[in-house]
Amino acid sequence: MTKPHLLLIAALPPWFHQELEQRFEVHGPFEGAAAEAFWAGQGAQVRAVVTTGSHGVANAVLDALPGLEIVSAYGVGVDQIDLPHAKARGVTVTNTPDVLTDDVADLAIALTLAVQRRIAANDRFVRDGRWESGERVPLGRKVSGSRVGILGLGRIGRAIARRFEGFTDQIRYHSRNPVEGAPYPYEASAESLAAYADILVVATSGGPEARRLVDAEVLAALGAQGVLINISRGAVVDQDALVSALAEGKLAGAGLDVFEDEPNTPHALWAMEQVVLQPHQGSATEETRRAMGERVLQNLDAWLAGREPPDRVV
Ligand code: 8YV
Repeated sequence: MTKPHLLLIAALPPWFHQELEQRFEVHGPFEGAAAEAFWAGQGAQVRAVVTTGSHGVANAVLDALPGLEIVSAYGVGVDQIDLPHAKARGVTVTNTPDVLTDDVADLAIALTLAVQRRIAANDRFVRDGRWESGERVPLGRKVSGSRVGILGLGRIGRAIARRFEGFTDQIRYHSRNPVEGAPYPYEASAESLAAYADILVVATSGGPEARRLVDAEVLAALGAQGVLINISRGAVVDQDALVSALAEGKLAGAGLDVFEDEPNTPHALWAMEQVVLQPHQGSATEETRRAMGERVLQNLDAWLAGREPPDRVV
């Protein structure tokens, strides 16, 4: 029996690639002219696409694949896929919720501790021989007892809040609507949450509605003693305003796992001691990446068997 054709948008782990090859004729990933040549030559055969949360699929790709039936994202975020467009095209979209929640929440805590306790900066301090040479070590800031603001109380936001309960009883949140039964006080806007918080954690999902939700005003409300943690999507924060606030000392620090134009990061941040940078590692553990891959396969297998994919978004 001939296998259905599948296009990969980004490189994925070898074990996962092998699993895909058992089920599909796998193509890609392709870049630039090679992608266009593939669409023109074999695009019409493609019935499935696999991508990551951060890569998504451009509309140009969706439109170049007239026989496309399913896009399965290896990630929870589907903000890089035009969902109304996919829906209009009759394309099913699936993601991998739940399995990465703990890891992303763990990283939010790690970034908070890394910024406030100067873990990355002090690691450099030791390696650079500055401790050995008798230089004074700058002090960090206390995390326990801090006021924490969670922006977006979805699955990941709640997991972050629960972890912060081990540090403080001062936790508030803001989301589009108050979350029924949430054990934390609701703030009516991102700005009022920022004004409350010492540490503002961005945990909302991305997409057009959340674009630049954290703007210059929100950063000003967070203030010169405030710290921003972002494990969500770079576009939720006005990156230029963030860089300026940090450079001018209007914000105390930041822990960032996500950026507007990954893998590019503003070089101005590289020299800032008060900033901890990660290359989009929220879900990046052996265990979770395997679970994400398995979840993608479950969705594809259900679709192949004519069953309802368990994680349908569209
Ligand atoms: C990625 C993510 O999918 O889940 C998401 O939305 O952003 C990440 O887990 C990661 O880029 C996988 O490569």
